Amino acid sequence: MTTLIVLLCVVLLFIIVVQISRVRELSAKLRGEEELEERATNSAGRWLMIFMVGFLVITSVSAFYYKNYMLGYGPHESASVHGKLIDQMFNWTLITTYIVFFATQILLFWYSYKYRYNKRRKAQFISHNNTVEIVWTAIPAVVMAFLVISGLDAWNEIMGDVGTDEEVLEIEATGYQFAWILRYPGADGILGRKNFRLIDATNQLGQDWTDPRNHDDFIANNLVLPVGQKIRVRITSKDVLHDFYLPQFRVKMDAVPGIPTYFIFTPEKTTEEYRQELRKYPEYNVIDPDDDEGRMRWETFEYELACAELCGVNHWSMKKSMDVVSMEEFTTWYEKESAKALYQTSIRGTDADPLKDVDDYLPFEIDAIRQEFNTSADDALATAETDDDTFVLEYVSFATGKALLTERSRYQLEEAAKWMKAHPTVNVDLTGYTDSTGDADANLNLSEARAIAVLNFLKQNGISSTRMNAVGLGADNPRETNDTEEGRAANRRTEFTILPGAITTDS
Ligand SMILES: [Cu+2]
Repeated sequence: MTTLIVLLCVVLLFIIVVQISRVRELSAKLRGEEELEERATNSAGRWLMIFMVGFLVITSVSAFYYKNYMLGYGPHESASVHGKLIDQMFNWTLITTYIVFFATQILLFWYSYKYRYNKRRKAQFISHNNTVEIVWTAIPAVVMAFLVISGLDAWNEIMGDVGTDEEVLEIEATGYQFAWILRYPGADGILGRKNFRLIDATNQLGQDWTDPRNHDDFIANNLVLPVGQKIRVRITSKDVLHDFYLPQFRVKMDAVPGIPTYFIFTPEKTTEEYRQELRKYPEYNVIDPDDDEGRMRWETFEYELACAELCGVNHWSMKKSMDVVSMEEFTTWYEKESAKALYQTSIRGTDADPLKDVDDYLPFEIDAIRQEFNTSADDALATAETDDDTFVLEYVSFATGKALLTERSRYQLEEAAKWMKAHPTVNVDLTGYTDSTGDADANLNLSEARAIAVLNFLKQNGISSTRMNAVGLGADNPRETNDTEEGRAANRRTEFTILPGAITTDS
């Protein structure tokens, strides 16, 4: 029914248009065609001029009105050092194109008006004009040269790699469908080697665990960066094209499978500083509809890491929040995250660990052993008046049934010698224990021989034997039950005791 009515209306409209044009034809015959055409072009010319003014005013006013929604203006000023250079280039391009746009629109409409049909005017024939041609070739050439050269200059400055002597924090962003894996280099500051053949369920990046630089690398959930620090992001992809995009920092680089790219930038404003800047703008002083606590939009603002390459159905979910913090806050965060190093928490000692059977500690373990000794010894010294002055040398071990120190015992004992040199008035007891298996006398002898072996090691490392006393207590004072293998292993031990007598002279 409605379709019929619509159809009827269309037909009627068509008839009306045809009838009107017939009336006009008739009146044209009456008044003369030429006069009619001249009147029509006069009115069209005037309308074109009115349209031009309205159009230019509206485009200029709306560009100004919406400037706060454009990168580089108002709340969207750059938060990185090089970002200002990019914004500047955009501004130069914008100014140039705006001038050209304005001039061409005015000429277009003005000529349409000026040379509208007039029966008293005849077209003039001009074959060409050298001056005009030189001018309209030279001006764009100069302007384009300026834009291109300053663009190249900016490109070279932004895309140049870091010098070898520059202090830079290098991290790695790997895109996949659909997330980013952010790898930090850990305490050594160097990202470990990777090999795509090693990628599996426990090793999503294919880190080569035989490279010790991988042992402290950790993967972070969010992008956290220190303000004022030069950052080099290695950018790569595991499947399709992604794009590492930090809009507030003017950082944007494709993540290409198989071709590592990078971007270097220095964040200049912390998240908190950026929020304070946004606070000045009315559009950020409205309640954030997504916030349960009813905070303002400037308060809930977070920098973001996005994927800027349409990479599949869940492309949107690649968004991650990003935090720029002070160097102190960053160091605290970094130390906490370093404890989650993938190799140390999930790989070491498992079947996935190619170094499982190497009979020695790894550098990060040696560091931990040394650190642990110092903490234990310092604690024991501080509480030496009470009875907390004894601790077990957990990393000292012996050949089975013998008083022969294992190779790997040396790390903790070297540290013990170092500590004793630093505390020259401290005297110690070295007490050996065994488990309860076997003959008691033999155990007593073995435990004493082992304590002496430790004493001798320290002596060889420059500690006077007068400061040390080796005692063997056999299977006495068990720490654990002697009924299990683990318990027995815990009971075979050497204890380090700081003697209270010496403390009074130590200052
Ligand atoms: Cu993506």
